[in-house]
Amino acid sequence: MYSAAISGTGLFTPESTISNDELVAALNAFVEKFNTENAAEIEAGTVEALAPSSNEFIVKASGIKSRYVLDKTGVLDIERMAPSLPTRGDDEISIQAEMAIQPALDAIKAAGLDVSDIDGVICAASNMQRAYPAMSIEIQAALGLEAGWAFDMNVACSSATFGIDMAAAAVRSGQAKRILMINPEICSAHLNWENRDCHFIFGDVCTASVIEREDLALERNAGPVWSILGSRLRTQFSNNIRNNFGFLNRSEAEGRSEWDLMFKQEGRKVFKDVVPMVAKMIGEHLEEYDLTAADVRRFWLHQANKNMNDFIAQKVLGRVPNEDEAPVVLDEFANTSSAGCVIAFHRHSRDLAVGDTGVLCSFGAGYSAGSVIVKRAA
Ligand code: CO8
Repeated sequence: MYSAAISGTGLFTPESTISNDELVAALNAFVEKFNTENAAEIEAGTVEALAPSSNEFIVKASGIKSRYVLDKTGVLDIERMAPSLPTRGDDEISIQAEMAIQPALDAIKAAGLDVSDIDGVICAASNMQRAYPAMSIEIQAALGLEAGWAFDMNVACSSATFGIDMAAAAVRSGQAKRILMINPEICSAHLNWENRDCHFIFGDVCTASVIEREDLALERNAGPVWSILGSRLRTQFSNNIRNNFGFLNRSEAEGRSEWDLMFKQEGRKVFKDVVPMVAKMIGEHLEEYDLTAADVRRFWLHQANKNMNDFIAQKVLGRVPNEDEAPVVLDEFANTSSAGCVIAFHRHSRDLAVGDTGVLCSFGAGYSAGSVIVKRAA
């Protein structure tokens, strides 16, 4: 058995951002139009009036202030309320593959490697833009990787931690020397921008990580090497976060409303269920390695909700962590599903010292949760 390590990461952010104020202005204009157009039905009680959103609520309930999106105009256009993305032909690179290239190359470069050193590609995300061929195989081809294998996996917000675990398993067993694990999250395309309960939650981004045999990474001495001590994965079925979009939709006898084919959740229930589940998972995982929360220099937590992270850390640490202990990126990025904890790690790990221990942690739909304990080895 070999030891596996994270030897490089990369991050792609779209050029466009939407501030809470811009988002709220669009939703409130949509709400006003809807309520005016449906005034008679609302008056008669057959249609429910929509309520406006507010920046104050969003910041207080989530900590989110802004988000990156692939297309801003479509989202803010109250006649559309969805990103406007180009339809690409089968002979053109697909959008998720395209957004994967830059962070993939950056991660490979950060590790001091060449593309040809990679043995396999895992594309792990909440949504793939098509069923097949696999996005990962298209990414493999777009990178010019002739050898090796690639596959897609989806564990919603925990796709990246589960992906790190799958990559580490391949490396530990000797099946591969280096795996590229990529998370192209286009959350804007499956978010209901007309619904004030969730219109503020998500953003688009792509992260990439190189998971490599630790001895090879240390030999090369190219940059920080994070030994993966181990990971713990947990799933528990819940309908509280759900998206019914799928290949059976066109065959379903009853048909579904457009709203049923997008992200929906019972946010309060998620909050209540997931906080104890994740706190317990992290605690037990640390115990397995004879570690306590006090031994952890930094938590790179899933970036869904600032209050949720504070509650989880409070249960694990016994107090609310400061920004140095649990960095927050969701104010800038919003929830980017599986990519959130990888962004936090990418942005906030270089300052740690050799010997420092950290935990990457994700949680989300499924429910699914993953915790990866890493230790800086170089
Ligand atoms: N503006 C003003 N008021 C609002 C707004 C708004 N935008 N939205 C809701 N309100 C109102 C509500 O109507 C409610 O009013 P009342 O008290 O009169 O009923 C009040 O504010 C409080 O509403 P909530 O109880 O819903 O507010 P919370 O404090 O619970 O905050 C959150 C809502 C932020 C959604 C919070 O519950 C939360 O973050 N929960 C956890 C969610 C979470 O982590 N989910 C994980 C989802 S991510 C995932 O799994 C990946 C899925 C795949 C990606 C999908 C991409 C699209």
